[in-house]
Amino acid sequence: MENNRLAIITGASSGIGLACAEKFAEGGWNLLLTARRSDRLKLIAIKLEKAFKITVHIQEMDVRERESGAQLAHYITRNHLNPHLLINNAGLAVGIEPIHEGLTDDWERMIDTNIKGLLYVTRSITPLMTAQGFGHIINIGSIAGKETYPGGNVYCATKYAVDGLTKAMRMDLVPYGIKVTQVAPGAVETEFSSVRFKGDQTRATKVYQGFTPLSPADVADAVWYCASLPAHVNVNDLVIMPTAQASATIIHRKME
Ligand code: NDP
Ligand code: 8X3
Repeated sequence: MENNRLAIITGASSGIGLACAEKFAEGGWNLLLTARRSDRLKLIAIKLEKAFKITVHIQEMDVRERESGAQLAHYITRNHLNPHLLINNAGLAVGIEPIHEGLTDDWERMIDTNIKGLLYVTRSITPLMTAQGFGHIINIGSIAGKETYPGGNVYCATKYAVDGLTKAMRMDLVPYGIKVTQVAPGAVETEFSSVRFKGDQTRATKVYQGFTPLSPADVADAVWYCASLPAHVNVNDLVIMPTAQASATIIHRKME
């Protein structure tokens, strides 16, 4: 049954964001789900409302649009909602070319989504949290924000930015009792690689061959843990990896 707490999840139409929606719905939270593919959000909302007797709001949104955050905040205030948790999850990698062959369109998609999009949403939701005197922001970073790897250049830079912004946001928001957490996963099998390789399923599938990657639900469990701690306890940074992955570049694969 619903517990009157509201989680806002960006990028909830797929992968980690969708798994978080399912996990928090199961825990009785009401949800505000956002993504560009609203057709998917509609189906997810119907399913979760029916299964868990919660309220699921949806907002079609491209986080790259400067007004997206403000529109989201407007929806929240218009509907008299109190955001307890913001999961800044929407993000992507596009391409894996070395720096001297990189495509500037790809770079802009990553910078606009992973950094600027996260900032637009955060800038709009944090005043609601400071005004209400509580809140929690969980940024989905990456192992790519801790270590670089060949061809990772701009994607890694965006996730290093998420790492830095998480620390900076915590400093700015600590006087208001608002928690700020980063969950930084290694390899998770989602649509991520399909997007990175621009629909090339053969290349995407190879990323996860020969080992057991994290599932989106594994990451959602970690996010849930961070959100479930007592008011005086905060996880600053949680790096979660498949057991077979020792670093961004070292994955122990058993090939047949
Ligand atoms: P998916 O591709 O499965 O999901 C990405 C989500 O982001 C989708 O819901 C997509 O929705 C949304 N999204 C992308 N661009 C935009 C945009 N411009 N505006 C709004 N929503 C957008 O990948 P993951 O679940 O793997 O990725 C989620 C996060 O996890 C990302 O930040 C990624 O960097 C991070 N991550 C992923 C890892 C992995 O190995 N998979 C590891 C570490 C971190 P839609 O297309 O409908 O807009
Ligand atoms: C996604 C993980 O290693 O492909 O952030 O960059 S990685």
